[in-house]
Amino acid sequence: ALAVAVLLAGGTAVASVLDATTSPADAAAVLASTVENEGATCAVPALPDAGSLPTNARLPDPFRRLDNSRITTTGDWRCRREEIKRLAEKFVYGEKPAKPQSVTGTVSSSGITVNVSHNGRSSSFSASVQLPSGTGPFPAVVVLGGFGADTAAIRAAGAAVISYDPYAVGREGTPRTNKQGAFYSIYGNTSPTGLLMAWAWGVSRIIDVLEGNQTVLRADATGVTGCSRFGKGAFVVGAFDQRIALTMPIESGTAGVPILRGVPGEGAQSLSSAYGEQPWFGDAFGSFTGSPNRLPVDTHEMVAMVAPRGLFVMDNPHIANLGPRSASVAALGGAEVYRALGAGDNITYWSDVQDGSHCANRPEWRTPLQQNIQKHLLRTGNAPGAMRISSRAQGNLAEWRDWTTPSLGQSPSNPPSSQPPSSQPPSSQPPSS
Ligand code: MCU
Repeated sequence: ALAVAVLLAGGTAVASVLDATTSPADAAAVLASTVENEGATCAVPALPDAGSLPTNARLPDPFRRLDNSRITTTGDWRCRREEIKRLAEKFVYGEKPAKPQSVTGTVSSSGITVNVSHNGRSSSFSASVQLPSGTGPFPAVVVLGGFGADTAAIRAAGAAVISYDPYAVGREGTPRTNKQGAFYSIYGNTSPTGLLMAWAWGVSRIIDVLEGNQTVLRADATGVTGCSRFGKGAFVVGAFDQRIALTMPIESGTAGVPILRGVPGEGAQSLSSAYGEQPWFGDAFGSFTGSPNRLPVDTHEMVAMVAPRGLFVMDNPHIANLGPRSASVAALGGAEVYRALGAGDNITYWSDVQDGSHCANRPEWRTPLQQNIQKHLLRTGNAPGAMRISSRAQGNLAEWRDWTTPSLGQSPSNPPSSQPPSSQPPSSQPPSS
């Protein structure tokens, strides 16, 4: 259905987020937003300066606002999320500019073109499309990079694949002072925004084009995935565009899902190694690589930024360099926000896999992948989320938090919200060790 409306706690339809015709069978799935960022109009207090940040060895409380109060209703999440977004931009990834002055393009059954111009500068890039069988318009999964994602399973589930080359938008192998690609052609080659956010900006511009051409592909049912460095990218894409209905990072490693504070002794790629390897992080992150405890955000809150939308984190417990324990802590921490929003069934973390090869095609993920596509993109399924954490690489959230998870009231005090009507009991608490 194209007609959409968000039902706030009182049941009043006020905005275009939830499908008004939601059937009981898919009531737990949440339609993505129709806007990239629902918090864009929130009044956010001044962010802290990098020089005056307190040290906090534990994960910051995702429910505590910059003014030190805690949120009390689900409606409060929209603007608390905006605070997290701005902190993450300022200290971790660099800013994601809002939609440029002009975004045009084409969509066909074989490809998408994107033309962008802003303040007199322009750039363009394209992506290829592979349709599933059947009759469209189809939901689509944007696949970053050419490896690791099970594109056959995605298409067999009924979604199209959009093959997106992140390097067209933000190249690797450049110094931070001379960044290249379609993003930097617009915003300048010394933009402090890192590659992951540039890649995310590119996917957002693809969705802008889809919104104007919905005969082949739907614009309201977009997923994103990718493995390794492109898992880092997929995670940032989904966190920073609320039009993404399903976010599926694979084996993302440092700068992806794992908590930046890092489980001590795990053997994950260090922050300084990742910062220096490629300009994935924003330039401002350079002053935190040796002191992540000063960061006022961590990646459990990027997980939370995806809430209540679909999130399926795939991880490899056999490679310590990927930080799978640290990733499980991020997922468990972020799952607390999902739970508080009544959307605990929309997050899955899965590292219970046999094959130790990086970015292998894994039989264990095929079923949950297709279930997630059915639930969040096709809206024909309602499989609950799961925390399938390998016993080889389990993090313990209890060691990482000094905050509790509130019972949020269902007050529509702060619309618009992307909260679903509370039609399901929250899922049980995920295991914490
Ligand atoms: C896990 O992602 C990265 C990793 O951070 C890098 O250190 C390594 O060089 O490349 C990995 C990757 O993208 O592999 C394809």
